[in-house]
Amino acid sequence: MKSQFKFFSLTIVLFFSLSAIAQKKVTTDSIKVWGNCGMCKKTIETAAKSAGADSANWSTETHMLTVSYKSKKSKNQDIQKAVAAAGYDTQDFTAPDDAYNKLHSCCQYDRKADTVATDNAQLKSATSMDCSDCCKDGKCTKDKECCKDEAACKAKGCAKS
Ligand SMILES: [Cu+2]
Repeated sequence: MKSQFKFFSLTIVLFFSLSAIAQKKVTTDSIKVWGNCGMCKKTIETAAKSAGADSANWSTETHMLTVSYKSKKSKNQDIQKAVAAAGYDTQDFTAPDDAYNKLHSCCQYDRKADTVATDNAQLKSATSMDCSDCCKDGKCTKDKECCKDEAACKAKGCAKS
């Protein structure tokens, strides 16, 4: 009976020391998550924790979600999927529209696709902003968006190309 008890307690000690070792393997990641306010913060962090993050902290200023998790228990992608399912675009996943539409109106942030499109549009307009030379050699150039207005081009004394 005594040796049985010894074996039993030894097993318990072994179990706890093993799980303590396992718990030391913690990974910390920073993930970009689109969002607005403190309410978003709560939803994002709750979603991350539901996917197995031990700690989750989203910044309303930098829009970065810092998560730590035991590498065995959860993965970066699982956390991102859960956050996207809650309605928030992440760097690798896009939230379903219906999840986004369910968010409180103050939480309906500018979607990832929109902000990327806006960035691209701004870049495009910045590079083709100079439309002073739509008229070349008496002909209208149409390689620029702002040169496609035929009336404006003719007003410059250009023949229709
Ligand atoms: Cu919000």
